[in-house]
Amino acid sequence: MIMKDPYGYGLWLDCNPLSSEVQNLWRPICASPLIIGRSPLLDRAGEELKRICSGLLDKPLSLTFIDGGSKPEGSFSLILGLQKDIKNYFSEDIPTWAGIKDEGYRFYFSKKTERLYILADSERGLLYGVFTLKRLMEDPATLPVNLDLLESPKIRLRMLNHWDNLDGSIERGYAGKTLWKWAELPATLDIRYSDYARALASVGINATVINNVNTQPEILSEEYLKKVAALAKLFSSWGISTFISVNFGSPRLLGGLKTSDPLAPEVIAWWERKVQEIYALSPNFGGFLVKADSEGQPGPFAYGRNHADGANMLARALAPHKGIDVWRAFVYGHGEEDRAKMGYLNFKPHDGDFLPNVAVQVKNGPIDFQPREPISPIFGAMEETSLFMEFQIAQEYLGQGNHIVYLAPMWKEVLAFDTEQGGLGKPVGKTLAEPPQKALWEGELHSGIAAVSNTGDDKNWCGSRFHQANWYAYGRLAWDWELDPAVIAKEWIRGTWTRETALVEEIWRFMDGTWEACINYMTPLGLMHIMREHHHYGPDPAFDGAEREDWRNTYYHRADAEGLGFNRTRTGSAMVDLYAPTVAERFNELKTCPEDYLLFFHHVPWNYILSTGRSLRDELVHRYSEGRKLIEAKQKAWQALKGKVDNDAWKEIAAKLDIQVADAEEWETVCVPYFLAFANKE
Ligand code: GCW
Repeated sequence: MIMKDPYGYGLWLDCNPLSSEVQNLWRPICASPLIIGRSPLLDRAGEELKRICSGLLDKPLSLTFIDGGSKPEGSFSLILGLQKDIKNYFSEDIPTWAGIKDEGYRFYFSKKTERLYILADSERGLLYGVFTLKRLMEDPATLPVNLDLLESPKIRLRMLNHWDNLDGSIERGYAGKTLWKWAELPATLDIRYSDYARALASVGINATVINNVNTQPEILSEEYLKKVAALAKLFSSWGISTFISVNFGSPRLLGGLKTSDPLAPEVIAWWERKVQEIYALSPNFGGFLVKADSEGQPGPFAYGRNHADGANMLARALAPHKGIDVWRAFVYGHGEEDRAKMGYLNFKPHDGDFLPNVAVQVKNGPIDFQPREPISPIFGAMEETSLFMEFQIAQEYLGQGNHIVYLAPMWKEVLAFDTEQGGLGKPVGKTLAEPPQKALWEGELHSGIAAVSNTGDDKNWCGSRFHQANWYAYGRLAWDWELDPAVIAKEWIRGTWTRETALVEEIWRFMDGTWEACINYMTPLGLMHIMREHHHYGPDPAFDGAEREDWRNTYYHRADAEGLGFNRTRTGSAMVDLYAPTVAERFNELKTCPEDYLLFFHHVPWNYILSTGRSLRDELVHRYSEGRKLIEAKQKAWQALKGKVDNDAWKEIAAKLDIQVADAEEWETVCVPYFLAFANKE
């Protein structure tokens, strides 16, 4: 059966009917659901349960709700509720009561009564359980009668960051304008807000930052705070807390004060009042995200203060309301130092200085969201600070809305990378999930992960149906960083394209390797930042016209007659020594440095022989051509899918692949002769 979704609006959440065999398996279980408890969130969970079961089973379904106090009458096949409520009525049916952590859930099928229970200790857990039910129903490997499944998120705050401006544009947005209709808010709530929040909840994302980190102070005006409150209220009914990005200069720029010095009493008082105003309007407000002293954004430096002074001042204002202050580490300043060292040099000296409700949000990559970078050394260095990861779903440097690149393998590589902090066995994912033991409140520890969204008001949300896969995959990895990108992709395919096993595999084979292809046709072997200036689309390795050295592409690749790459070893910028000693040693030696990062850490002679037996010169030529060939092969693989999936959806992706193949050719045609001109001078 060909699954239909006009325009791709329904994301992975459309509920096209399952095959009749699978329907037969689930029908008795979904026949009469009971929801124990009433609240805005439980009502959502109920509505979703109804939508999912009615759609997948192609049969209208009615639900019974009871509030936690009353006794259920009648017989029920599926029971959804908090453990504390369910225990009262069905204790004999469930032999072991699990300690379900935080927002986790448990599925338990009682063979005795043939009932399926979805249990949790929090309402969010129940909502996530409902979306998990959809995934389970769509997976042919699920046998409902064997279900006893306990899952909980490894990371507490799983955030989306929007770079949406108040004028409706989106910085690095490739899917239209912002979803937020600021002019209509707070009076009118667009139907799409709820669909957006449902999509977030369906993958376990529980927080959103709705405006750009390059931010206008007006977001803190009374007028805008009311608009924010309207969104925050709706989002909280989906278990999502709302954050805003704030301009550190707001006391001066908006409040009319003479200063924004974080230690000035009037500034402290201004922020305290602002925060009170926000919480009076939005009781479930999450907190702030701040880009300070970075790329022209105001910050504490102007007043001779440091990042900890700035972050802690906001954190103190937020703490009485249990708000979180997320402070970005994307800074690089004008110094003489290697740009890749700047985040570390700015933040490591303040390890231990940040208050418990501050998190330092570190970008993926010491440079800037490149197709592949080694991890930021901050992850293996800060011991006393809660660190959040910042990924970018929007493909600023990876072909934007045009290139089909499945990003989960990149994120997985980064999350699984062992920082070797304090010896072996400290992957980045663990660093995020197990922050320093500073209790936040109610015994909660502070852990988080964020990603810059690729959404916009295009009908298909993300620029194409395939770009949706990265939104989905981010949410799933944020929930559990140990998940396999292939497993995630197949879940997404079954929610979006098809449930026929052979076809699921064929679509997965098409997606698999798109990231490696992109690295090879753009920036192989650890090259980076050679995209065109400002918009970052397409190749321009020769660009050296920017006023600042670290804005020139030649700064990053350092091609000359001897070789190629940035020497960050001990004979160069010594950036290697910001990693744990064992990692530093490996990166420092040409022989042991992973070839994926080779030109990031070393200036390599053109005739240096790589593990493939080819010289650097030849390997570079080979990689560009391999990247192009791989994407051409993907285009053929997509051709083979014609007629097997919905034709409109097929055409949408085919058109993107035409652009991608032409772009890969351009990368090869521009970069190969450019670099060879240096190599041939030898
Ligand atoms: O990658 C750069 C982008 C800027 C962005 C900045 C940041 C929001 O080109 O558009 O600004 O990073 O992350 O702050």
